[in-house]
Amino acid sequence: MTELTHPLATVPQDELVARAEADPHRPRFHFVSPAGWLNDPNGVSQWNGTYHLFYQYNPEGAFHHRILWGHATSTDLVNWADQPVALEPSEGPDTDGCWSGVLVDDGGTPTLVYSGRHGERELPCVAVGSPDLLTWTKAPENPVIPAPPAGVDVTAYRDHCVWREGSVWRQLVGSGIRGRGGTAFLYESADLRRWDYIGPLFIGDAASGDPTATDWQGTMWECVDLFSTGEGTLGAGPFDDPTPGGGTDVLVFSAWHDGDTRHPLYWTGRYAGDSFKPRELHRLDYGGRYFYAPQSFADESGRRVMFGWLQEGRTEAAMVESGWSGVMSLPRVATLDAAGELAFAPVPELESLRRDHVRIGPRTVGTGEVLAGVSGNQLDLELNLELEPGTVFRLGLLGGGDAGAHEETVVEIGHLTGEGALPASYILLDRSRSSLDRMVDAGPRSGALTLAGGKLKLRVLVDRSALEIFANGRPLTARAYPTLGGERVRVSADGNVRLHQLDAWRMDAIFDTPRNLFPGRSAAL
Ligand code: DQQ
Repeated sequence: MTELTHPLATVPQDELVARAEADPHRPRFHFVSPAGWLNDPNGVSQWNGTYHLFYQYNPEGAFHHRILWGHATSTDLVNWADQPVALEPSEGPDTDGCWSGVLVDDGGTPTLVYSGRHGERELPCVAVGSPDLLTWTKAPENPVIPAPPAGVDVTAYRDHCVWREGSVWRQLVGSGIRGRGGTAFLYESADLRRWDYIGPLFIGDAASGDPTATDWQGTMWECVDLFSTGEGTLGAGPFDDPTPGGGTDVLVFSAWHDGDTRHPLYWTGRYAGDSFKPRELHRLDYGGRYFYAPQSFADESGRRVMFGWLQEGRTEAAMVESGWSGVMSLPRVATLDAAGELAFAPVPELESLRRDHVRIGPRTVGTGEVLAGVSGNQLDLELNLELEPGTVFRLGLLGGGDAGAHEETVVEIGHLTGEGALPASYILLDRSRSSLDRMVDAGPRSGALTLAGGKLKLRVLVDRSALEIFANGRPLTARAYPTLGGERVRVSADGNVRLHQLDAWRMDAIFDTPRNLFPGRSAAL
């Protein structure tokens, strides 16, 4: 048995997988680590046709400590094969953890740029991969940037976005300038090893807005991700690119403050030369911290595919006891919509997991009805609705129990006048009755929708405790932990709501054999 070292390592390592597998809250068609702790997606990419998903991993237990890079591969973005751990801390600049980073193609050589943690600080490091991306060798030059920019008082400094621009590499490192706001420092290199500092790409304003607001910019930007929404390559055009959609670049970041992982946001704007001219700030996901530290890549078909980390909503003790923590989101495709904002949809490949199709509609939604033939805790639902002004539609999920003690997680869509705390057209996830367990997070999540003509396309993916909802392309990701094992699905409406069509499927599981905490090593080790 492995020696227990961390105070939270109370579950022996050789019991973690069995504990995790036995937990009814553990998702079955989302990627999760074999057991232990998972956080950010890293190095998301497609290499010679194969998709690679690396992730922040602690196989010691379900807590964040001395992070490794786990690794999984897929040919369809749906089914994942565990691969050996890619990076683990070693003596030197990453002795206390291999924190988040990216994968780039250095003239045919797979190369990781990541944050090596030593003591309380992180610095950029590089590792070079074998042609199959399974064995990684750390660069002798590490750390490749020896310190944050001189003379700048940074709140933190880590995470990377690296791209090829003409004949050079460019890199952003997420950071924050104390007293001002979050930022991303821009660097340039010919070889990924020697980096010249250029300056802050753009500095946010932590003093603007309410620090408790869902779009507060934070004092540090984690996991910055800069990409172009147009056809062209990043940085190739002028500030005023006249091609439709070609002039919009996006800077995604996860707003952080003083150890608190707040929420992912993005600026639309234009990157050219050495700076980014912002246009608008938007929330990336209405679930806030439940879709954190996202990272994206352009796949070989040109799609912008994004993954995020679904944090847990239960206590540290509950996570540790369950043997696992953290869910990787389903891969979602980002496009720029007519409003100049990002719209998201799960990749269509996920449809291969659909089973037992049920179709309902067209009809009017009543005041409350359990849907016969539609139930489950692994579901994919597609609804096509039309709401008259002044109406509310509700979809109850994971419903169980009776009048005495019951649970239900409710997705509410309102098409109202905008009086009160919510916008006129909104999505609200009501978790107040999601769980009889009073220790889990039950707070609401909400955001604005555009319901032109009252029309709504709603997609809801339920995977045990993981919920991913897309309402006219706006995502709301969250967690729920029902205790009664309920699987009821219910619809109701206040006012005239037309259900043109509802399609429902049960979703198959993607892992059917026990996983190995250290893939590629014999289970006995
Ligand atoms: N998680 C990583 C950091 C990153 C943070 C460490 C975001 O690199 O800033 O596990 O969740």
